[in-house]
Amino acid sequence: NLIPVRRALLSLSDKSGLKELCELLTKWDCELVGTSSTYNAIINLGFSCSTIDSITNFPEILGGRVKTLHPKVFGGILGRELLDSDAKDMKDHDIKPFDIVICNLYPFQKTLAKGATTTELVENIDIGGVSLLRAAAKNHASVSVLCDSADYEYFMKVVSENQGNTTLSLRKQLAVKAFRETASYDEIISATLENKFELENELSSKIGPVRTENVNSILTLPDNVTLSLTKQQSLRYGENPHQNAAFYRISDLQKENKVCSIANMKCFHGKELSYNNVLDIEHAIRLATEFKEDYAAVILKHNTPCGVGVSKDSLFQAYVKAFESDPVSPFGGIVCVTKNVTEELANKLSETFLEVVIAPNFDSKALEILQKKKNLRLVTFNPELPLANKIIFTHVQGGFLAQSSNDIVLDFNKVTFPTTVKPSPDIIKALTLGMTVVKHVRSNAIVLANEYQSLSIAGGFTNRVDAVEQCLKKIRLPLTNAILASDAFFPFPDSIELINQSGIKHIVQPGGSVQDAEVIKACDKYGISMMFTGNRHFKH
Ligand code: 93A
Repeated sequence: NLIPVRRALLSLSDKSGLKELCELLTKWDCELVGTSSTYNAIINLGFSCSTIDSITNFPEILGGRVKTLHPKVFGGILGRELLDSDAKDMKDHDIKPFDIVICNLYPFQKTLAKGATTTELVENIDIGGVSLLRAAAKNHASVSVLCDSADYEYFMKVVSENQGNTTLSLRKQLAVKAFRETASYDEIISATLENKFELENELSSKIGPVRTENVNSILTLPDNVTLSLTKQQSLRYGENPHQNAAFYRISDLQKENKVCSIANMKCFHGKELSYNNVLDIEHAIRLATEFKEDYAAVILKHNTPCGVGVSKDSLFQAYVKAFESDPVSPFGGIVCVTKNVTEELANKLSETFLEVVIAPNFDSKALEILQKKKNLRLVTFNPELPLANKIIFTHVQGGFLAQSSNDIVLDFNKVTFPTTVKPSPDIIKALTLGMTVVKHVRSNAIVLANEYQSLSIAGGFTNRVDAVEQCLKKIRLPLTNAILASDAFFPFPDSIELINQSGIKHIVQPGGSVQDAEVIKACDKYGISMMFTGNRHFKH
């Protein structure tokens, strides 16, 4: 299983980490062989190194298009020393084995991001490097392959722990990574060229579709956004038990770890996350992360908020506020909070049957309390990170729709106050909270709120006046300083009549209806203040 590091082939476009790697390799008397600029870099760092030409007795030709494509190189990587016939071939042709291939590919994606021409892109399609990686990965029984400087440290650690040897387990891990690397490299190239050549129709009609046994693929979207798609895990079942489901990670290749993503979240206690749990978590984090400064708690059921609370003082208070407006719906729901769960909050949470609690972290006492519930899923997430998806997909028959994410609640530069009565600063806080919540409720949506909490939430209605009526019917708390938020404009003044009867004196809505003047007139008649935001928040 242990293979000593005797001879390494280095061919690197990205030379980061090279010094440390050479230090380690030469410490174990490993001979270094490099392609042209890699050779120069190694010599400049003060290590000895042979050129690839001295192995092949052949110069690099065609401006570097043929550097390593030679039997003396590939024979040295692919030869199985333990197989007599291979050993004979190697002896007959004077081929020395390589134990390590260290290679990273021509930067096709970076060149693409720079907006390069097709000619420049084509020149950045690596051929020899991909072959080096594949050859070394194929022969992982004896050869190690490093395709990413991020893995050097781990490689060096294992080699040091094994007195200058690589282990079979290390070589297997590196081989899998190398195959992933070449697969995604080729995906980017094919997707980019497909785009460039505008061949979509001809490709599908004349050449036939690519077989899609490999789930990993790359999506190149408008604005040159490149996303990779990887199957992360199968889920027990889909929305209902007779449906199959899995989670696919869509990642922007550059910034996977610096974003708030379902893929980065840990469910460390309770049953495995289900399809519906993931959907609820998705909607919960979208809503909870809107509240940047305060302690915030949101409770959701079936992707719909049923209580939202914020507090300047404590998370416990925020949760109580979220819960008290509707203590019935949270049964079987999900709670998401923006600060660590305390003992006090854990006690309160455990009074209700919940499916999931999601928080940045849990105090140790809180954990003791919540972990008593065997099935309750506990999940951590980082609300400080920006949400991963800048583009939101909706599946339709035969394809999907893509749109940029809805990142605005309201923009005070666009806000106007068209009624005679104007809201006070405290009321504006309530209007903002109401608009934040209503943005996350299925249209047509109406939310009643005060400065600290939602008071009633109604969504999924096909006309606005029904939404208002239902929202007013569901009130359980007094309506002191209550406001009403609407996700889109009021098409008629009829809703204002209902709102007036309830005693609510403040409204926030986008405005923009042909009937705005009538709606304003109705508000003025009842002494109601109204804020226009100019931003509609339909959610389908
Ligand atoms: O044009 S290539 O596909 N032809 C080759 O034979 C070849 N072998 C290695 N490019 C080739 N490489 C690539 O050259 C490596 O993948 C690496 O990215 C780069 C390193 O070359 P140098 O050391 O000359 O900068």
